[in-house]
Amino acid sequence: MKKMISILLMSTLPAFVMAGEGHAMEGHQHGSHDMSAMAHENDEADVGKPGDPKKIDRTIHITMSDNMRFTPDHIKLKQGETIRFAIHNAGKVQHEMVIGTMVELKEHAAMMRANPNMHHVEPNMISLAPGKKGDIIWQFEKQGTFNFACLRPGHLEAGMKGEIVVKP
Ligand SMILES: [Cu+2]
Repeated sequence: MKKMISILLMSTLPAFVMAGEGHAMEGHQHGSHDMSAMAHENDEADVGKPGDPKKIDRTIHITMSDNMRFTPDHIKLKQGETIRFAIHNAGKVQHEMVIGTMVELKEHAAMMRANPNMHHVEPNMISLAPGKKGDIIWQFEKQGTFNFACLRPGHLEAGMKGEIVVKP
């Protein structure tokens, strides 16, 4: 009987190790910035660009939760608007918000799965520890439908995503 318990414990161990690493990486975000910049040369231009903090048109509050949802998850904007997304991680695990096209976000999520230790910081994203708050300031230059998602392993797949519709 004792043997069986220790085998069970062994099999759950990798999950704990991975969860621990996620938190440990937090302090090293800047170190891997250069690497991620190289990996992102696709059409992010359509989504927009980092906004000027002095020219914010409005603030939109977004809450992230452990039921793998953003609230709100549908946002309507006017072309050209600079938005301050004031984001709050109300959960008990790390969450991210990354703005992009759905194609881009899915590629990015696959990359995160392949390199679980990779961590990066870019203006179109934020990674927040449980209970933390932070901002993304972004200007939407083109009309269209864009997305945001949490790229922590498994979160996008569990439905942690949202839609941004930009109209003229
Ligand atoms: Cu998440």
